[in-house]
Amino acid sequence: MKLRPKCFLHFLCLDKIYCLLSVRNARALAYYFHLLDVHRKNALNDLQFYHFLHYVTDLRKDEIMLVFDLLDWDGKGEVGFDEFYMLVCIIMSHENHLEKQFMYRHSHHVFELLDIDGGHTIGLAEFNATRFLFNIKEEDLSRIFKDFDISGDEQLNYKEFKMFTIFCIDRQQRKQKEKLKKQELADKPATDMQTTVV
Ligand SMILES: [Ca+2]
Ligand SMILES: [Ca+2]
Repeated sequence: MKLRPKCFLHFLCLDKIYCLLSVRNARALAYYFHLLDVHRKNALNDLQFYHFLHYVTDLRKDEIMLVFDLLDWDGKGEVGFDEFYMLVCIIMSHENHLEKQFMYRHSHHVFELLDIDGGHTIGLAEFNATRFLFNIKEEDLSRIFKDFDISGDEQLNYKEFKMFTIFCIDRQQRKQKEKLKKQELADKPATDMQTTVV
């Protein structure tokens, strides 16, 4: 999922820890939502939703309609501002490579979103259909289930899913530390050289 250039969402700034918008940005987004809500229903129908997401992202039609169904969890045929706000934060997290951070911070909401059939567990097919939202590779799915499906029912319950998100964050932090270490090592000879010259 990629954000198209020059769209309004590029002007929003996502908090890197909580993966949420500031109050000022959320107000700007609410104003944008009301501009899209031409029928003044405080909600977007599937057509409005499709055109919005098609305009701002590179998602395919079937992916957009799946996202609509996921957000319209009560089947009313419309998506309100709360769901719209969550979607925008997911898109912004994606854009800032903070998808795993978003999953960790908002694990319960994400779990409910990915649980397509509402059975309180996420199956392999459900995760496969929705993995594009959080940039999870298809080849990683079987390993995720092997490592985190502790109960062995080929489903992730909330606790198992939460463990997966914690693992993702741990791995991300480890990678960042390694990157920092490498960077320090790469910088060191230059500093030493400067000391020698001085
Ligand atoms: Ca399910
Ligand atoms: Ca399980």
